[in-house]
Amino acid sequence: MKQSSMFIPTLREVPADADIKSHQLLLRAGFIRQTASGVYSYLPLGKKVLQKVENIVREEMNNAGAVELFMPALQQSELWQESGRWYTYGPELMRMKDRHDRDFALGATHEEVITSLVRDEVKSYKRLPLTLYQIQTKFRDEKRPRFGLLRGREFIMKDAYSFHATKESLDEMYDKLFTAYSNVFRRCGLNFRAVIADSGAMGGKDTHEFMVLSDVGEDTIAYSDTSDYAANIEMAPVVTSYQKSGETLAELQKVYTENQKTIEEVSSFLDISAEKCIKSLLFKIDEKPVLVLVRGDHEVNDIKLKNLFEASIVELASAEETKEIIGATVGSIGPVNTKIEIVADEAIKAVVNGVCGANEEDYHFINVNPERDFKVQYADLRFILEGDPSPDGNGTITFAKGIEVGHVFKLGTRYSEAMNATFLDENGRAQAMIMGCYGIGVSRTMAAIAEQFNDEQGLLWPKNVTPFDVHLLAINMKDENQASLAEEIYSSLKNDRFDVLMDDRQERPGVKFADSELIGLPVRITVGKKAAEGIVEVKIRKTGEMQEVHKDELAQTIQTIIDSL
Ligand code: 9G3
Repeated sequence: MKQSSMFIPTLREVPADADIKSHQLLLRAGFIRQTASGVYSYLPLGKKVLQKVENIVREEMNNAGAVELFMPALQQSELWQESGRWYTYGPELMRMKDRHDRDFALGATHEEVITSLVRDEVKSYKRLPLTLYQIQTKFRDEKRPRFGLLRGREFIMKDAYSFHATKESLDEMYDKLFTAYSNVFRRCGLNFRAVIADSGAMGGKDTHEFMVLSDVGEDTIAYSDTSDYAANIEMAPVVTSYQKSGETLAELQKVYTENQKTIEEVSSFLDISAEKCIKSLLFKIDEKPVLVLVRGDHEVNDIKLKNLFEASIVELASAEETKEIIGATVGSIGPVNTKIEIVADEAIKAVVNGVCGANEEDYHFINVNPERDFKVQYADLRFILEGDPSPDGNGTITFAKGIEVGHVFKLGTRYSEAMNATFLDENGRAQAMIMGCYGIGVSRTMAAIAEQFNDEQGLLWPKNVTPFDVHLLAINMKDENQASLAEEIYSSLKNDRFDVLMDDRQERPGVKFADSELIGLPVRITVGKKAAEGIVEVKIRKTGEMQEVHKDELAQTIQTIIDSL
């Protein structure tokens, strides 16, 4: 491809509203352009990378036995009413009306569409298992789109759905696709971990997220320092065992604690450690008020709370609601003499002579003892912390940030029951199909690659996803020797099936070199002063290594370099 006919609008300066490397570089190197907040165009170089990632995904999905189809983005609301999600999803689900005033959703995901499609066509267990996938634009009206392609409102996803007659069959396909996902991210050159994830609203049981380790990742991974255990912090179970101190139970006492509200204030005012303070937070769990207790040095994990109550909506009560329901403000509430339901994290069980709010403005109780002073049900409700024992019993937990690029779920019959997608089993009985669903953020994967592979000069594409293999620079196209040698090399390398981007523009050498560093193709050939002798300069982008090569050895040299990357 000749750059004089390409469209690669590079930028010298760093765009103001791009605050992470991948976003800055994809803009500066002319791979993407934003049209609206969270909405992007993929320019020719960006489109080529996208294509390469998609093809790696396709190869691995097909290899695992999945079959590609393509579904509509326009989804009639009736489908989402059948699954119930028309009512449970809020502003994130983009909705529109057609000219006949009928309601539609712009596809955020396709469980409803695929389940209705399969339900109408598959009736017998003989037709199962069936795994279908597509690569398609998704729409989710994120409240705060940011980080370029990492969190957009319109993005490209490969979404797959599998249908099974038995749980064993689902487990088999889940494992195959788990392997396929590992292959995809490894072939993209990414440093990733498969982490145990929370099934969240998907209602499935087993679910794993594929996380690319990165400081700009929005997810926190809890992983063991001595085993391969890794889990999304949202669901990482706490297995700490708490020892009750041997001190004797003292008499419950109400003390005046004027204006002492936070754990820090109360523990220093009463000179009692945070571990002996009972932090009480009022939550609304599907609108029901529940008092949640965690130790003063811990935080409530709202995902665990949601899963404990199998709730749809879990939110912290506001200060006014707390005052109204409990009769005291946040910071003065506690479990003693409380009318409403109370749940406590396991750590509370080991509190002896602790402190909690007295449900009276500016008063706290000291010498509070669970079981004696209040009854409560215990559960694992806190976020795991660095240094906690790893849930698999090996080593202790450390945190890392991750970018979620893939997510696989065992859905069970959540959608097939809601939408009556049944099959006749070998005994002729109608059974709900057992489903799995599997997503890869394709555009997000491209951004994650850009985030992981770059240096001060620009992008640094891994060979499997690079937009072109070779950047061929003719320094001075007006020089007959250089122009003819460049053209000769261009056509001979293309004959050898290298994908070549030739910079034939009438630009100063400095501009060509700077753009080449920015775009980040793996190998650069410079046709310059020694063109008359048939000698060119070859540079490896990753290492900066340079060598002079005669044109007759060029193809072999390029192939050796690329094989070594
Ligand atoms: C929505 C909106 C946002 C959503 C969803 C639905 C996330 C939604 C979960 C999934 C699960 C899997 C198939 C591919 C793999 C992931 N955000 N999820 O269902 F309406 Cl607005 O998408 N779907």
